[in-house]
Amino acid sequence: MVIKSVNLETVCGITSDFPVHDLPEIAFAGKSNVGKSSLINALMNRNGYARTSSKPGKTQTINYYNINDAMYFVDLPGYGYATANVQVKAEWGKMIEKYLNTAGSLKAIFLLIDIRHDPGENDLDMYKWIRHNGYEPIVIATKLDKLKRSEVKGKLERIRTVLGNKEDLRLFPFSSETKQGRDELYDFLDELLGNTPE
Ligand SMILES: Nc1nc2c(ncn2[C@@H]2O[C@H](COP(=O)(O)OP(=O)(O)OP(=O)(O)O)[C@@H](O)[C@H]2O)c(=O)[nH]1
Ligand SMILES: [Mg+2]
Repeated sequence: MVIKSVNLETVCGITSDFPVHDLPEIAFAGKSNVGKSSLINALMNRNGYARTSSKPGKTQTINYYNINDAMYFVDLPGYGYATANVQVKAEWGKMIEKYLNTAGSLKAIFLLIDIRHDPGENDLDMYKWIRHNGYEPIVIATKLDKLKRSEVKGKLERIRTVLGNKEDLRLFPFSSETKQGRDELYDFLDELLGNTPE
């Protein structure tokens, strides 16, 4: 996959209708601060185009990035943002739920999990919720650069185990810092969209 153009085309808040179009969507879900916007930047090859922050709760809207006029990356607000108040949490939950229920051309959901930690209760809920909606989550284990190489295999196995040991689970280790794992994700996206590899 070669990135030729990127454009933040639509930003949806709680009351917005989602855009109607014919292109496939790839959604990025996961806990606040896990690295969704950073992964999108790494894939788009644009530093800082999707806003990132070391403070959780940066992305509070659903942001649609048009990629090559061929697909959308959809950056979802993160869950599990500890300091958000109850109402804000409920609204984000509703927004994500509405998105999963209504996104017409949703092709895949990337569920991001920090490679250093076991998936938490929120991650498991999200994992199950995605499956409940008829999708097989593609799990991205983020912040790969934070581990010693000798630790990687064991941590990936932990994530598999906690998610229920599904044999066909797609699990990709990734680092936005070093871009490790990016080529594998480009290949996966090509496979998903039925592109012939470039
Ligand atoms: N070392 C390292 N840091 C990362 C990586 N990915 C993200 N970060 C850092 O983690 C923090 C959060 O990243 P974001 O991409 O903003 O996370 P997010 O999931 O979009 O968070 P919300 O928008 O709050 O839901 C930032 O300080 C990033 O620089 C990574 O692969 N390696
Ligand atoms: Mg974000």
